[in-house]
Order: sequence, then structure tokens, then C-alpha cells
Amino acid sequence: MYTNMAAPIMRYFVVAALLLIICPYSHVVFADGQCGNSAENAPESDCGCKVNRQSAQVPIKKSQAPESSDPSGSVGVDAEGETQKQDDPLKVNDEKSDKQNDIKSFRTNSMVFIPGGTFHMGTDDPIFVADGEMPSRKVTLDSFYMDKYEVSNSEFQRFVEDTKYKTEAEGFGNSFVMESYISEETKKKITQMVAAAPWWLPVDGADWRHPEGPDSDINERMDHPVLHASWNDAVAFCAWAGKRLPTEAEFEYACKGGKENRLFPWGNNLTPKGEHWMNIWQGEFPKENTAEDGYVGTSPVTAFPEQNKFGLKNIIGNVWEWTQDWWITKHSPHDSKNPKGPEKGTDKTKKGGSFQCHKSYCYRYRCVARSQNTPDSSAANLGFRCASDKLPDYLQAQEKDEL
Ligand SMILES: [Ca+2]
Ligand SMILES: [Ca+2]
Repeated sequence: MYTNMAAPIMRYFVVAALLLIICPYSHVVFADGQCGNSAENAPESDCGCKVNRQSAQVPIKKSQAPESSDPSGSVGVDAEGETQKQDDPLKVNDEKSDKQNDIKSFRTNSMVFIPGGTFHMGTDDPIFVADGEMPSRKVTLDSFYMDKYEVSNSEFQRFVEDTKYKTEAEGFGNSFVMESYISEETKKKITQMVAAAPWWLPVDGADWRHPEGPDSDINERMDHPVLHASWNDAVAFCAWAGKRLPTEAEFEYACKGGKENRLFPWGNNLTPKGEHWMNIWQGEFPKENTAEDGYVGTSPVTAFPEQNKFGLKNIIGNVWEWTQDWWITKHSPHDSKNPKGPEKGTDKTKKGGSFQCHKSYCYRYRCVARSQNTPDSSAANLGFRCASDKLPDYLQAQEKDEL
């Protein structure tokens, strides 16, 4: 997995050179290709946009060893406002176990109907030019169905139990986790870091059952999104479920919910009615995660209000979501119908941003925002949901039962 290092290293040099051209007046050159003056005092970070299996990895020198004093992600409040212990950032209180056990069998595989139509994909007012957020172009889509929720651990467990599927992260033996979410014990065993994104660490034994490494589990997070699923894993899950991944155009159309020139699925107000409608990062990134939205890490896929008229939850925020499309940043301005992206490529496109996104750094919890990873990559902030041309038979039967 760490072979063929020359090409990725060259890619970073080329990207860095381009950024110096693109961002000549910026104080900050972001590792993931974004320009911005607003974060000039912040260290580089990118929500994992460039954490790929092919990324150049270098040994950690003693002086580069992850700091144990970084409090980000280690203190916060959960949805009920309970303070969490600093030494165990993601563990919920024991009294919640009964409730959590109840949701182990809770299904979150329902789909919503997205009526076809024409919309403007992308924007002529991009925040991140290098990401290819522009231009605004007219796209027409047929009707389709979209999962109402991100795929949960509970749903993914059903798939694994049924098929004995082994994820790519399990095969490789590691996956990427942001440093502040990793226990001190696990950090001590990490010997490599990603040259271009040192706050992301390849953790041995991190996989969908162990999101922060071998000493973590999902027992109390069965209704949270599955993490560490590669694009290939996501494709396999959706096929098992009688579905497929959404195209990028479908994802963005579903996200925009019929609104034009708006940042978020519901409009431009970050906190509509004074409430948090998505799981992102509050506080000073990356030093402090105040979790004003209720969550230091991921939230249940059912959390927060429906984000637009289609009834979708967490279509932005919580975890990044894979789409079908290969990544490209130069888009045709011409009208298109049911676009599926380029024929081939090296990276797949992901949408929606994650709980690790903050405006000062990864302002990508917007419908037009986009990023990419290689299809074998996986991380602790990356998940997916499925789409479908038709409602699968078992969901049709389920709908009839509910009538
Ligand atoms: Ca949050
Ligand atoms: Ca999401």
C-alpha cells in the first residue's frame, strides 16, 4: 500500500507550486489546496481531504511525536449537555447503555424520493477555486431515491454479518484518525505520519469496528455513521442493499433541495432559528472543540432536524460522503443531463464536510463544496449513503407495512 511513492510526492510538489501561483497574496497555503487569509494563525488542517493511502508517509521523529496536550476533541458536552471526561473523548456515560442497546437493531435504511428536475450545479462564487467548485452549470436529473440517513454502524453490521465482507482498512491493517481523537496508549504505538497532513495518523487496527484504534469500539455508537469504509467498501454495501452510490450531481441536487445560490440545504443562516442543524466544529480549530452542537465526534445519523424539504439528515456535516464520480476540477460549463463525471481518474469525489470542519479551515460543509480521496482510502470522518433509481422491493414492502 505504500509502494509507488514517487508519483504522490511529485503530485504534492506540483500542487504546492500551483498553490503558490493561485494564492500569491494569501498568508496561508493550505495542505488541501485551499486559499484563505481568515486562518492565518491556525496550523494547517484539512478535514482529511488529502489523507490517501498513496500519501507519502514518513517516520515520526521524536520531536514530531503527537502532542498529548492538544485538548481538541478531548473535552465537550454531549447532546444532553453532559461534560465528557478529558481522558476518554468519545465515551458516553454508562447510564446511556440501555438506550444505546435499544438502537442496535434500529433500522436507518429508509429512502426519500427526490423528484427529477433542473438545477445549477456548482457556483460562480467559489470559496475554494482549487477544488473546482465552479462554474455554475445547468444540470438536469431524472428522479431518484436517496438514503434519508448516512449508513449507520448498525446497517453496516447487517451487511458484514450477511456477506462476511472484510473492509479495505481491515485488509491493510490500519486507517486514518485525527490525532486529537486517539488515546495516548494508541498514539505511543504510531510510528508514521502523513507528510502533507501530520495531524492525521495512520492507526494500526483502526477500522469500522474500532474507529479510533484497537482500544475503541462502536458498542454505544451503533446508530452513528459507519467510518473507515473506503469507496470500494461503500460500493459493495450499496450493491448488497440493492442500491448504488449517488452521483455527485445527485448528491448536490439533493443537498440544495430546490434552493439556488444558497450555502446550506436550508439557506444561508448557519444556525437557523438559533439552532444547530448540522454537526461541525465549534470553537477555535484545532485547539478547542466546544461541541456547541452537542457532539465532539460523530452524532447519530438521526440527529438534528431534516436539513431541507427532501427530508434528508446530515447531508452536510457529521461525515463526508462518497459519491460515484471520479474527481475532476475542470467542469464543462455546458448544460448536461444525468452527468456521471469523468470516465476514469485516480480519486473519487466526496461531499458534505464533516464534524471536523470549521469555517476557518475546512469551510466545506456547503452543498457546492467537494473534496477527494483515492477509492481505497478510509478515515474516521468519512462515510457514505446510497441512492437508487427505484425503491428496492424490501423497502416498498416496508412502506406498505407502515400504512
Ligand atoms: Ca460538533
Ligand atoms: Ca454527512
